[in-house]
Amino acid sequence: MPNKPVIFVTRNLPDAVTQRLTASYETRLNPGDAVLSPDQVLKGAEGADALLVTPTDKLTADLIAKLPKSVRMIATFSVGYEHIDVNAAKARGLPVSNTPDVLTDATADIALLLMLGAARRAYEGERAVREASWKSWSTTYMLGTHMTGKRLGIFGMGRIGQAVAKRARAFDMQIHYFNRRRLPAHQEMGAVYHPSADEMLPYCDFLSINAPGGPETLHWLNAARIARLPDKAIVVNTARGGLVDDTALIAALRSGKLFAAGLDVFEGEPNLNPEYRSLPNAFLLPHLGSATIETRNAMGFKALDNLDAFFEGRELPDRVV
Ligand code: 8YV
Repeated sequence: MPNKPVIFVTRNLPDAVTQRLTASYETRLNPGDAVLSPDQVLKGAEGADALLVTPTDKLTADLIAKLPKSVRMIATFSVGYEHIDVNAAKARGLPVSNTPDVLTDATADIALLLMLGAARRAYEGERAVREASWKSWSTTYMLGTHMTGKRLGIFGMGRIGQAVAKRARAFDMQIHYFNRRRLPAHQEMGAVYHPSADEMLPYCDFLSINAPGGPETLHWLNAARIARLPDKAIVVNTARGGLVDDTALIAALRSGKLFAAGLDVFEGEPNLNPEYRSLPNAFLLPHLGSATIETRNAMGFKALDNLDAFFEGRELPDRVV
């Protein structure tokens, strides 16, 4: 029997995924699940045929240049791939795959949870119940803001942005969007396209960030763009923390320019800007966008489908480069 390819897996995977992985491949695992340093990644990669990585591994051009010759492919357990210098991978002839589609619904669900949680003051309400500071019902106690019928602007109308729009339509929201390319009518479904994001911002009672991270979108939501939003707007981010200038967002949440924010991702996570923690109008989650059993299994199986295709000499189903 020919030798099985060796896969270096940088983080723990769901059980069902590990079972399929170990049935098909020789594996090098990280049972402690610690985030690995670049040196540890390079060490683990020695003699491996492929890497199965996650966004906690920063595969810079420097690291990719130092990877051992044995490594012939990189599969990431994520749809986002800004943690991999794909140009460096391409230059080395290393194919990279990701896991699109299977996390679209879970991530869009979390965006709606953030919108409702931020608009209806879910964090403050939960805290009042748990801390027994809720004294009595009153007509003016902890008033939130309505989501139904409001305008939702979506920055980045890809798969996840469109799934957010679909859900928001059930709340009778009017959808506005900015995307690098305008969508065809059957995907637009009545959403209002804006040729520039800045033109869209004044129409956003709610703004959902659904664009990829990386240098092109770094700190996209800055003070100038927040100023273009209607007063008392709500911002939610399920994409990448780097799209938000935290100092500007925190200032707008403190001043009351924004009513609230719902954030599932943070620049430098898990070491987020500590000022978020003391803001009652910030509804915060620890990057749970794709965190359902079904979705994480599907993401793992997709990563394995790509590895299988590579080692069987087939075209990768989800090739990034
Ligand atoms: C994942 C994500 O949970 O896939 C992505 O790009 O942001 C998440 O939903 C995360 O990347 C862990 O793999």
